[in-house]
Amino acid sequence: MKDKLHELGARAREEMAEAGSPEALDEIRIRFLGKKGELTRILRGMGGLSAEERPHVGKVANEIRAAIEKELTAKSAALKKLIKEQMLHNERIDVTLPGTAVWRGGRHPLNIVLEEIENIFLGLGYTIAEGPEIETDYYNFEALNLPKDHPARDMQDTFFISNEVLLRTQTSPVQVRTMEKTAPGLPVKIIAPGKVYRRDDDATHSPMFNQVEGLAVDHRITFSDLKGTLAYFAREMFGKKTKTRFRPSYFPFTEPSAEVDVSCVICGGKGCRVCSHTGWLEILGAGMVHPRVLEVSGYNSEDVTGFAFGMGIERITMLKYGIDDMRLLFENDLRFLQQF
Ligand code: 2NM
Repeated sequence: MKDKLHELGARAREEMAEAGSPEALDEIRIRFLGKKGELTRILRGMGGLSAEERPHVGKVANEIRAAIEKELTAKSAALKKLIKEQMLHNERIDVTLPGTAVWRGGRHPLNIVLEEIENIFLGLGYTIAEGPEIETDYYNFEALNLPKDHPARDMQDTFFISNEVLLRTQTSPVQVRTMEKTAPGLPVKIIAPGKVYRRDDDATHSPMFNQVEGLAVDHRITFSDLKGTLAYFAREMFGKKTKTRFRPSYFPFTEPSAEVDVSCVICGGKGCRVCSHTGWLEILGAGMVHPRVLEVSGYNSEDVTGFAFGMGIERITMLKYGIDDMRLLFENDLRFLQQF
């Protein structure tokens, strides 16, 4: 029986020496020392021993059990230490390596230009007004003195949602709403930036585009105020040497009305392909607010006047950056957008 016990101890030692993981050691512990393990099975035969032999065999059995347990504990600690060292080695990171670059977005050219325009007018004491893109026929047309038979009211040119509801074709309804809220208070000095919608789609027209309209209403506002304001705007926007030219025009909501040109930003006025060899580029529409528009908005046109103007952000952006196709501004092609 002692021989069996020593043999068991020797086998356990051999197996422990070869064990490569804490799990393997656990398995050895159960197989040799567990309740149904080999040691227990040998000790069950102790009943057949003499009273003299029994304590000796018991002592040997306890010594072997203790030796195996001691070795298991030592081996387990050594294994865990080794595994931890391997982990520390394998998962080591070099904190001096360059990191993975984070993709940073850029600003859209339309927003760059819009913000420039806003800053110029904020500097002149204007505030920024906003309003709904889905408008009523009243604010988009009726209040702006657009007669019932005006071509802009045609289904061909406007996105109608119903008879009375449509996508605004300009941001002027915002001007009317602001005047309504302010009247008879004065002054009104606002710019209204935002998206507008027209049934148009080619290299220079998009069914959705961005506009900024401006409005100044007060006692004794004159056409010279309009000229001075827009000439200043053009110099700030396109450079100190920029000249402005006003040509007579027609808008239902202004009288008199003008189209405003700036000296060509590309050739400086000498004439080039961009300005069709005229030296001038059209960038704005403007005029003195029609008395009927002032009246429906709540002002007495006998003692209040105003000027208004409107420009397309896409067109100004295209001129400023030399972009020849408006669709580039809406395609979200990173090769294009990363150039700004
Ligand atoms: C333009 C051209 C001329 C304009 C007029 C008004 C309002 F509401 F005061 F009547 N807002 N904007 C206006 C005038 C817009 O865009 C080319």
